[in-house]
Amino acid sequence: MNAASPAGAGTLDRRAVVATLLRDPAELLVVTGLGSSTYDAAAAGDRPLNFYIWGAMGSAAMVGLGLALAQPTRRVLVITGDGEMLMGLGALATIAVARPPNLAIVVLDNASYAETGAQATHTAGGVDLAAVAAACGWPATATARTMAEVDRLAPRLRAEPLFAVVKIAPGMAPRALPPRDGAFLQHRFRMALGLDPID
Ligand SMILES: Cc1ncc(C[n+]2csc(CCOP(=O)(O)OP(=O)(O)O)c2C)c(N)n1
Ligand SMILES: [Mg+2]
Repeated sequence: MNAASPAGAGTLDRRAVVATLLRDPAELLVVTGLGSSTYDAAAAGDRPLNFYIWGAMGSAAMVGLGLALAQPTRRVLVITGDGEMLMGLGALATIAVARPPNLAIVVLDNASYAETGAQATHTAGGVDLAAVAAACGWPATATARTMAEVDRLAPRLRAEPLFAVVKIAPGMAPRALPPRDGAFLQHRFRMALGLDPID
């Protein structure tokens, strides 16, 4: 960690982390939080089964829960930021109680709101999101600080109801913008699921 890095951040390259997590995604349903995690998923390869949440900060985990309950035979992976997760912290309790076996969440924790100018989040102040999830009753939690640990997390995130924090470096990666039209994204996603796009 260099002198400018907030406490609670890490050193991993967010693009390398997400590229690893989304390698050969097959039928994985991917929900991303607003801003940087959406760009990361787009940089790894835009696909119809990615559902980007361009706004609605704090809702990524609950969108993931809804999908996991509605599509119990499919795997759902939520990829979001620490600021976004902190805004919807109650979701960790709701998901732990609902116990969907097919939902995993990974938080890219840079201890800051990178997208809006790197203001410190509460993970910089000592909040441990994996410990919060464990206290809520999530069956498995993990924190990764090295790419070797990310490599080990990747298959688990597609097989277990796992809540994982990955400590990434602060700072922005170059923007990689997927489609932004919400109606288009929703229709594309539903069609990829084999559903009527507008039901
Ligand atoms: C309700 C609401 N508040 C604030 C914002 C502004 N905003 C957009 S992205 C973002 C930061 C997100 O931080 P984090 O989830 O940690 O992602 P990072 O960019 O650090 O990866 C903020 C504050 C917003 N879009 N909506
Ligand atoms: Mg952040």
